Amino acid sequence: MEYTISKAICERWFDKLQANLRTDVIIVGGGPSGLICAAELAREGIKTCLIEGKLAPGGGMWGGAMLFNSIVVQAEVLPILDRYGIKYLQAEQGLYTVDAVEATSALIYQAAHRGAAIFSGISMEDVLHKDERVSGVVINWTPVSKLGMHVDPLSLCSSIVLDATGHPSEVVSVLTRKNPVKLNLPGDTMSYERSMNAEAGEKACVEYTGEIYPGLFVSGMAACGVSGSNRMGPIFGGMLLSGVKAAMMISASLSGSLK
Ligand code: 48H
Repeated sequence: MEYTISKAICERWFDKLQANLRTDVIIVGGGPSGLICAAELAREGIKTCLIEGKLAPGGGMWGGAMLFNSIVVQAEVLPILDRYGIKYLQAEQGLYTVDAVEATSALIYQAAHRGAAIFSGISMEDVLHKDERVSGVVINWTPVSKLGMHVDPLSLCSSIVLDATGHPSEVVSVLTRKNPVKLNLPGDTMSYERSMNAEAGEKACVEYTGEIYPGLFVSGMAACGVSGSNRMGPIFGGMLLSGVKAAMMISASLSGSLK
């Protein structure tokens, strides 16, 4: 029996990896914006692969604020919560509270159930950059990089890459550190995240969601950071709206490139 268990797991996992060596979209980061983007794209039948460096996807949403695991959202996000079967309670001033565990697990479940391939414990360490376009990511096991082991990586190819890595905006950081590129951002370059201002941060994270370099989109906290916008604290409506907007833009871009 032990042999069969091991064989079944190895076969399934390698089938999944091989099927995702070339995809339509690679999402780096399984926080709220990356997960909802994956769920929306997968629902449309777009071949989507999500790479999460940690063991469990969910990013910064599990912990709410200071480990008080409730999050806050604005009224405009309620239709999204309804679509994902996530309950909410009214607070004040058009704000609502949501159980962080229910919300995070619902997003993970929908992304996986709708067919996005989720790989955890694997980190993006570089991008594929050819003919002035990002065309995939370079990956390695997170423990390999954490232990500083000198092990060469593998590459995954895709038409589009989404940087959904949150505060560190790791995909944009590595692209700009290694290549002399001009980004579609104020000042043509990557900026840095500004201090807390909930209203401004929520607005900017949706506004700056989009394609900032051929083949490379940003969402969520990464969109805030690279555009020099404010952080917003434990309000997550902007993250969800940003992920949904990223999915719509990516889908439009893919259908445009098929014409
Ligand atoms: C693979 C990686 C890599 C890598 C990172 O931080 P996240 O939750 O991202 P968002 O943008 O969807 O949500 C941001 C939100 O959680 C938040 O932090 C808010 C609202 N902060 C406000 C404030 O004021 O502080 O998730 C990013 C995910 C994480 O799970 C990382 O482990 C993962 O990306 N990740 N995965 N390869 N190189 N880098």
